[in-house]
Amino acid sequence: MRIVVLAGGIGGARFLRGLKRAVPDADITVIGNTGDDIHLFGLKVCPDLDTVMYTLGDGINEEQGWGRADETFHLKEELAAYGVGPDWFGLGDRDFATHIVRTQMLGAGYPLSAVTEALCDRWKPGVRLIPMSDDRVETHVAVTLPDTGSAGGSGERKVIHFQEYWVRLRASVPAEAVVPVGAEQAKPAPGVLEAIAEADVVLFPPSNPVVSVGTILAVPGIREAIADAGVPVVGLSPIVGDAPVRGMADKVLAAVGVESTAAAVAEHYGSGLLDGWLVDTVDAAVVERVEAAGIRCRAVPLMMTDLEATVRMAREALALAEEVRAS
Ligand code: FO1
Repeated sequence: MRIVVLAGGIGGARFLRGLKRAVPDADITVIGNTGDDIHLFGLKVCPDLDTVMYTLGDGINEEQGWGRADETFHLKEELAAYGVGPDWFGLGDRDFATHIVRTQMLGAGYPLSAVTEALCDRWKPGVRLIPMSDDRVETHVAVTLPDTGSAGGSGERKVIHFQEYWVRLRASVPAEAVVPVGAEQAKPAPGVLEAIAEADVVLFPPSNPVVSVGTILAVPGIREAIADAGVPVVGLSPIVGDAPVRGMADKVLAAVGVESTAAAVAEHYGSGLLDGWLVDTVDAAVVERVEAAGIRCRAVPLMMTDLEATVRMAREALALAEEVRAS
């Protein structure tokens, strides 16, 4: 079975771990979000690609869900001693090596897709990991910073990098707009459209529908390829009981005018794209509303508390895909 998964960071990576275990023989292609990418200290950092690569390659810091296990921060401390920032983004020594190799290869002319493949040669994630695009796309967030306070703002409307919004400000101010800068001009990376065309099923893991899956879908051609592939497209709600399972998805959903409920996220994707949607059992009451929107819906446990629970979620998603196919 050929499965294509559109993945953000932690939620996508953990779901993939369950999916791999659920269907060990499947051929899984992961289209990774690169809108979270940021240039720091002259280096290209790709948080979502790395989170997938480290998680599936057993190198992730399990507690955090991002960054390397057994990490140290000497380099960051040395940079801080020179007064060189930013100090709000935690890059560890082991992680720095990945960014150095990536930046060196990009500088030598390799596209990000080839660099990612080279990095995966070491980590052996057991999936084919492709960035959504080789072109630069950067998610920016429009905010109004308060006059005083921890955000250190001036009362002005500003557009800041997604990581500054997420990590430095911890989404403490409303996101007024979310813009995937460069997405309109970006082309899908080599292999992306081919993998979608050859897929038996496309899955949206419980990743952020705006800044993760939404950014991937914003690359011209990807949404259309999925809608036209003629195979079941099944998603898992990242919202359980009207709140994000992890992260601050509600803040960016508000920016695009979508309420933070499992049903609203399904409607946001829409029946033109999505055939099936899994909601958590606590949201069983919305099944009817989602089905009325033309999307087949089931309520099952959606908390990735451990690998077994995640494996069950992956199986439910594939079972729903089969139901869609048979209908
Ligand atoms: N998330 C944080 O909350 N704080 C950090 O300092 C941080 C550093 C970081 C470094 C490398 C990396 O690959 C990811 C990192 N993340 C950090 C996670 C990341 O900012 C976001 O969770 C994702 O971009 C959202 O998918």
